[in-house]
Amino acid sequence: MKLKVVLVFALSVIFFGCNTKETKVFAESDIHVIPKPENLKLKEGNFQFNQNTVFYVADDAQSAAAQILIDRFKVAQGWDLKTVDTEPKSNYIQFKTSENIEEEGYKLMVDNDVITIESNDFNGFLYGIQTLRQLLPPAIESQTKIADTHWVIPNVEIADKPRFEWRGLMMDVSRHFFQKEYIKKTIDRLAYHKMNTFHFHLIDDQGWRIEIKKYPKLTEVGAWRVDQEDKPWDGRYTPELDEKATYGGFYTQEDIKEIVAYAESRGVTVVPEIEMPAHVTSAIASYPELSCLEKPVPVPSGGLWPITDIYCAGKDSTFEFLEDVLTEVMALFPSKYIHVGGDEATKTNWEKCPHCKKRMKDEQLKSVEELQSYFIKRMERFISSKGRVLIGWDEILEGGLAPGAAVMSWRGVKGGLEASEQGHDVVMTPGTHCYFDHYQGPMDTEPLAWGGHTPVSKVYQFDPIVDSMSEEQAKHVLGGQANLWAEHITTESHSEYMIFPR
Ligand code: TNX
Repeated sequence: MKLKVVLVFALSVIFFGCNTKETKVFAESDIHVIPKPENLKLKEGNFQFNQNTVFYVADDAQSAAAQILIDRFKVAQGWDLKTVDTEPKSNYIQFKTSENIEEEGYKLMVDNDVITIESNDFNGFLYGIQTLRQLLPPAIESQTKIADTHWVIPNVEIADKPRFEWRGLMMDVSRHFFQKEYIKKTIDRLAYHKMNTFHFHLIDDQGWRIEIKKYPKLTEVGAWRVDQEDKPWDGRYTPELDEKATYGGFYTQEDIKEIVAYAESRGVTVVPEIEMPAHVTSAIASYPELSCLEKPVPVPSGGLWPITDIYCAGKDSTFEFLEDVLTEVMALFPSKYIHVGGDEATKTNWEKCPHCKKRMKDEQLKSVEELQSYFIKRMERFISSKGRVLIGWDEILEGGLAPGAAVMSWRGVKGGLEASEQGHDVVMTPGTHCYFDHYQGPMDTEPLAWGGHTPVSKVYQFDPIVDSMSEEQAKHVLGGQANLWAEHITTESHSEYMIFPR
């Protein structure tokens, strides 16, 4: 008798537990898609994934998008979901190319037997998939196999598109170096949140982080500093020139290719930043002849202010060097925009340097600000001759903005207002809302940060369009970006902590 009961129970589990459709009823509060889709309608019913669910795809872009979710099911559930190229009868996700949908936009229709993702490009299909991923139980993100999860999602109709074309995060890998695996992980998380730009701050005083074949010392010397990680950032002494420099690292060109290709498969553009004329002590330490004084300097171990050892703006050899570097950089990064920094140059050496003085005289430049403007304009001519667009921090406005240059506004929104007024494109990244090296909670409970108080609520209030902008100016706003400077960020877990949830 007992055995019979057990048998009946077991059979009913098999029949009703596995074969019947889940009856789960969803409420809007069950839906947590970030960022919130423009339009979302919850309908009756649900779609249930099982090991026979297939992805009906018509081209490589669609199957690449599908693969993101297939990979998740493989890890979290152990299923090998397939893509097919003929239309199945039921239990499938289909992709439809639709020319009416705007760039990076998508429509997602979830019904009982079929899910439809409509878009006109890879990013749109990808974002449809990312939304599905976020509609699924959180277990879909598991790094190990999960038992007993019902992969059920509510029937919905979603129509979504980004408001801005530049949705970025900048990471500083100079002040502290981060491994390529962590960079890829971060890119994954950007794509998960439908962000599409990774601004790679590869150069700064405290480390040169990209291999340049023509100038090997940039990484032999410039990528390494004397290890003073035990001391506070601003309490580190200036190392002797012959002291052993062991702390640092760099990406080989192969690493860079891998990162760029990985980002591309996640709909993310990597924009490299090659700083100039300042924040380049690591380059001057490698090749002192690039500076005005040509005096050997060490790679600083920590804080350096003011930054006076900068590239000489008088010698043509400086520009030859930079053009060589940018040529290798542009071969690695297919991005439309090339960031040249331009921030925080203390130009006292330019005032004394005979080469710079001669340049100012020959070019009829009245101030060192105009000399910086000459510097950036000259680089802009080079970059635009290669079909790319120069972007720089808002200091590139000083002394006159190069024609065709775009501006990243960081010292508040002023630079963005000014540049857009002059008809230039801008990316808004004001320190007040977008600096993730600032505190996100009370200073006495948070890890040491740069200063400033930028909790998630404040970040959430950020709007790249400033109220006082005219309609014309607003059209020049490409979008917004968060910046994670890494003076105080030494580990991946700390870096993650600063990025999320902001
Ligand atoms: C200013 S923002 C900098 C960085 C520092 C940051 C610290 C900008 C263009 N330059 O070099 O890391 O402040 O918040």
